[in-house]
Amino acid sequence: MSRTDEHTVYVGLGSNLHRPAHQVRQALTALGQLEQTRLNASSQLYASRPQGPQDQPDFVNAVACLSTRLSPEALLSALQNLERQQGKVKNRHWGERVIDLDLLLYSDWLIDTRALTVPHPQIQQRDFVLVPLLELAPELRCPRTGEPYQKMLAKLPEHFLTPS
Ligand code: ROI
Repeated sequence: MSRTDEHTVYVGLGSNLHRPAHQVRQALTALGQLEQTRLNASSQLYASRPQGPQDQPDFVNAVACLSTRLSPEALLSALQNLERQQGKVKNRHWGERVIDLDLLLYSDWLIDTRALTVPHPQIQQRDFVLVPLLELAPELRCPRTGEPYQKMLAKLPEHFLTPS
């Protein structure tokens, strides 16, 4: 498949600062306005307990499904621009953030470069990614291993998230 074809892409969104639900909705709107890109669907917003340091506010998480003709690298750079525009600043490792936009899946592509690993390597440890992802695509499988994401979610110990 050439890079000018349209690809189905999943993006994870997360925020726990400055009115997180507002930040996530603003980012969803911005994703739909990217060039050569359509927002096909977005999950509900979920409230989730922080993974990482517990002395930070709960997160709001969601997943968006896009169709795009942008290459993975161009999309990554567009996501990083949106993060900057919404005021993301680097802080402590696994700490609080205004907005995080993670490229989770790019069609069934496997990408391993310095800048980008797709599928996102932490999908399977994160209920706050798996639950909204499966809401949009219950049958989805990991393109690397073929394992259904539903199975990966079932292996996680406990789910610390609720629709918000
Ligand atoms: N924890 C939750 N619940 N949601 C996130 O989006 C999130 N993002 C992160 C860290 C700090 C690892 N923890 C998170 O980057």
